[in-house]
Amino acid sequence: MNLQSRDPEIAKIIATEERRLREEIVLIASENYASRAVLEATGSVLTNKYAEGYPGRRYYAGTENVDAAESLATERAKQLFEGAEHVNVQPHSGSQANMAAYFAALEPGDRVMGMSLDHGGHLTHGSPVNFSGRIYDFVHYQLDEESEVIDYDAVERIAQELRPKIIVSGYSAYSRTIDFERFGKIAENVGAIHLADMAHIAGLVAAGVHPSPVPHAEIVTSTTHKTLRGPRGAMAITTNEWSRKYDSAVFPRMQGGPMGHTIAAKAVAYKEALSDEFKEYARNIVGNASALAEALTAAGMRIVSGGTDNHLMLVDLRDMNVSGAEAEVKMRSVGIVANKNMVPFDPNPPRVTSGVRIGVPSITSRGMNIDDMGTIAELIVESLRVTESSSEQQSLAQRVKDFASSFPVPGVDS
Ligand code: DSN
Repeated sequence: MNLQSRDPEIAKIIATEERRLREEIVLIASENYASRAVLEATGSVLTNKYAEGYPGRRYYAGTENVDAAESLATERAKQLFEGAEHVNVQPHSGSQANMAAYFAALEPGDRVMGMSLDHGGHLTHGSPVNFSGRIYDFVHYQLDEESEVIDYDAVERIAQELRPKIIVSGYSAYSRTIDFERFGKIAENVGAIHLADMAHIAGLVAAGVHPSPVPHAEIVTSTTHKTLRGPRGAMAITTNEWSRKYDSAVFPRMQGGPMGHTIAAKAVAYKEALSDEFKEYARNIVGNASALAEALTAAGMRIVSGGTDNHLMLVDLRDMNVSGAEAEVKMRSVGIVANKNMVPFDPNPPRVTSGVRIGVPSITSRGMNIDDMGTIAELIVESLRVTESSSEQQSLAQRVKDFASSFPVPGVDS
């Protein structure tokens, strides 16, 4: 019995979500559209199998097919990220991939250093409301107030002074190229491990349009569903030295059964990411982000650090008399989906914020190109200008819908 017959309510919710994806302009920097092939693997019978352990070393019988899928995923990930000595494709999420890294290398109370959340770090980089900030002694570095980019000399000074056991690089809202090599050297000089969380930029790294952290970090973690465009999940790359500790931190310490269906879908996504087409996609992401940042700047908006080198940008709304939370609502009212975000040295709290984070991986997957970025910028600016519930707002919403609907949604329409 298919889904429509078995559960029409859920079938309707999924169909409505497909329509939303078609009709809205998705600018959430961490989202993307998985391909039909990735969705098919995710929805496969591999979901049924228990396979605690690793290929060839399982605690259940009948695992030869999930073994094959996991081995293929691991091999392809190694091909994709040059220099990867060891890959673990089992972490269910980016947070869990980071948790396993901490479990592998730390005892509770050990000191770790990461970027603070309000400067672009992630919850798992030591936020006091997250397990990381509760279990470990996190110290934070921030962006330089003037340039709004990482001050590597300051990172080094803090590391020398506070001697963390892990230094975390990689961010959720940082629009500039990360000097992973410098982070690796800073960590080495203080006897720390370098943990690079490349979740946001993994697709760009895979395609060679952002420098890779792999040669410069003992542990690299990533989600698989952002710029990498795979299924919702995560992975880690470690040096041979850290492979056993990392694997046992994932299983049996943190997780039970791996998700064979998701691991198979990760393998599909890695295969896709090895293609020339994906490399072109990644180049287009960077081109689109840069064109959009320029168009927004030309329209009078301030982009944090003056622009972007990757897939996202932060718009500082402090001069525009609108908070990040208000901007998010105004944009959504016309079908533009982006999220409120703290800007560096933000005077507003996290639920309000003074900025919005805008990313282009999703619209680039739909085939929008640099010529379309002027239109997107214009629609964003207009969405912030028009009055709530006015006829002007209604006609803008129609314009967004017409524009968005003219581009196919991968996994839905193609
Ligand atoms: N929630 C993700 C993001 O939006 O950046 C990070 O995990």
